[in-house]
Amino acid sequence: MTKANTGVQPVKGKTAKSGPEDVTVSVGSGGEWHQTAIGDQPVLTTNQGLPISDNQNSLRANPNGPTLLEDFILREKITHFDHERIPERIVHARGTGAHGFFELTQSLEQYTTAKVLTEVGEQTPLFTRISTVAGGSGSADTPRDVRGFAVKFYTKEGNWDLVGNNIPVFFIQDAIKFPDLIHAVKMEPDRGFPQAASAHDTFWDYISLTPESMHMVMWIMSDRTLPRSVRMIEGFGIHSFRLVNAAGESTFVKFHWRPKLGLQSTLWDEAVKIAGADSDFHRRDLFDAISAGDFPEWELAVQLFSQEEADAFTFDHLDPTKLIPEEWVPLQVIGRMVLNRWPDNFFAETEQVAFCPSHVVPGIDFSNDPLLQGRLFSYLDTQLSRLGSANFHQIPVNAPQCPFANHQRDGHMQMAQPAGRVSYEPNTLAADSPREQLETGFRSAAVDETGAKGRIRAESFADHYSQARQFYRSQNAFEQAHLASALVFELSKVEHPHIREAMVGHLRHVEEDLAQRVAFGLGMSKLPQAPAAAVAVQELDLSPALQLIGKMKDTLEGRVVGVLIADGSDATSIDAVKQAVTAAGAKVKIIAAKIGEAKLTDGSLLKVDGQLAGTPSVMFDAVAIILSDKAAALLGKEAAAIDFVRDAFGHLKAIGVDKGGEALLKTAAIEQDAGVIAIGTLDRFIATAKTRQWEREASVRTLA
Ligand code: HDD
Repeated sequence: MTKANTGVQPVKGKTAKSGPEDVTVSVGSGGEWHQTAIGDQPVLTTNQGLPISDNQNSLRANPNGPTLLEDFILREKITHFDHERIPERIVHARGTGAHGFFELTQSLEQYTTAKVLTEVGEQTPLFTRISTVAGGSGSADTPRDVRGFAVKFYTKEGNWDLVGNNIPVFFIQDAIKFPDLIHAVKMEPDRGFPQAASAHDTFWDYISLTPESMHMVMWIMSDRTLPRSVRMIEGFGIHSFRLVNAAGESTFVKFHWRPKLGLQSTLWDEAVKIAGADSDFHRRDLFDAISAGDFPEWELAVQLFSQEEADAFTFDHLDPTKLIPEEWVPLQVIGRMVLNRWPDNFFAETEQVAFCPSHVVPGIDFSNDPLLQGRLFSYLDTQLSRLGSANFHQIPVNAPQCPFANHQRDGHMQMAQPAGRVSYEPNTLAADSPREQLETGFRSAAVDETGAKGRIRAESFADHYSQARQFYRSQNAFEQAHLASALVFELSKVEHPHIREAMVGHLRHVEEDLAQRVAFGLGMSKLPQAPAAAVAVQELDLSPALQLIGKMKDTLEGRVVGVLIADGSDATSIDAVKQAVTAAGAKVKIIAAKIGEAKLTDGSLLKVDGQLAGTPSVMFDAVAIILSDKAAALLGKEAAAIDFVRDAFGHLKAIGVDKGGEALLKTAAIEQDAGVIAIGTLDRFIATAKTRQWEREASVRTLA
């Protein structure tokens, strides 16, 4: 039943009394249909509540005649259908979301009056939506892309929307550039492709002319943009915000979400193959986890700093292309978010949820970050066209869960029916009508502003390369190789040589070695000239916290292990693997050439979860192969089985094998290494399955 107070509710009680048996209803010469027993189900009606007797046949002049315009039931149904789609989000169109709560574990009372950040133990309900950026709403979940990380807290003092990404910096420094950036990355307008991809000329053309994006480019070319699961990504509020305390004093704050499961990414080749195998991979993964009661959880941490501390940074914290290294201002964990309820209806909730960075609560305020300032306008504006009405806040997923009242009235799709003659304030006529609240109401931090008005970029925003260099140099050797290879791949798709050269020129400021690797990968005979840098590149200390591999956890929690079996597989081994994997917190999926059941050595029948050709090893974090000699020989002739093991090996996964499994690896010409483990030594398999086999990479692919 809908929770909206719209009066739209299923009609209870009026049930067709058809009895338990199927009832065959004659429908003239058009055939017949079966009305099944409907027991206590509500009667199907039109939107006006009219009971419908036949939902299968339109009204016709005679059995073979034309359909009549008179058929208002047909017209209402088709008209509503014709209007089902609303404009998709201009960015972040593809996403998935869930309900949950935020629980505060450490009070920030010294810094803010916001109850959501001061009442320890309080659980604030919330809705979180995680998205890709560039693709349309029907695009795949796993392209190389930034992930949006938007959280709507339904606090006691109104809704607070923290609308961030899984990367702590952004491409541009000023909101006025956003439409150009997005036009450049989206499908090229004359040809309508590529979908959900940055590997094309217009994106890199724009980036090559926008040196401030170089830091973000390092992040997007890292494996951060290839997450294994949305449950395994970080989230960042990016901008500096202000916390304002009871005395009116403000402190700068940056927000960080850190996943309990640790970070985990896929490899590029793996992400590409997942897109083909299951384009809903992330959406399904979140759905499966929540449905199984494995509720994903994140810590909320803050970096707090004063104006004086900010003045001492060697960059401007109001520049969204910069981050504050965790080594400079440590993170303080203040609470946790748990996502524990899947929406009832994807459209009503995940699609219609409307986030606005301007939705803050008393005690939280904005900084002068020019990107944030522009965002404060854009989101409210976009909801008006996307959801079609200034009353979008009345949609249940958007409505505050605290009392709210004002004198705003009317508009499209108004659901409220305010009574009385007063719709203004101040007034003398309605003593119980809503009034301003000086003490507890929202007040902006009283910040001194001086200086000349103008279209100016602050000089303190001029350093575009130092943090890009710090990021690249802080990565370990595997991560650097992946990043360089990602740049080679992306730029290899760019048709115009001058764009490729301009990009490699920028990379020379980041790190000469990176520029050389990319130039070599792109077949350049010499390094292009680096463009002039506005200010000298600083040599910042390395920041290990910027690594992705460093933030991965050696764990199987929340992961999935695929076990390839066949008729004749050893029942004891399969059972032992299942138990050990489950005990380690992961799920087991049984894969076989045929769906249904497989007959094991002890004569028992084991349910098969996935058919081999449709369930490749890219769906799993580790695999085990348990086969009889006969089955191994048969599967050795199956391309899907060979791909299964080759991909598992190529994607650096642990592979547990019995004798048959070993034989299949041999047929696939895989030279075993330390990541291939005899299934008899189960503890070793489990320990190895908790990580990727990074050392293997050099033996399976050439990286830039
Ligand atoms: Fe944005 C959506 C995150 C800059 C304009 N943005 C949107 C969403 C996320 C972000 C997560 C999806 C929300 C949802 O799930 O519904 N955007 C960011 C971050 C930015 C950023 C982290 C930089 C730090 N965005 C940005 C700028 C502008 C916009 C500079 C415009 C000037 N963003 C929008 C938008 C969207 C949006 C067009 C599209 C759909 C929506 O708002 O609701 O208004």
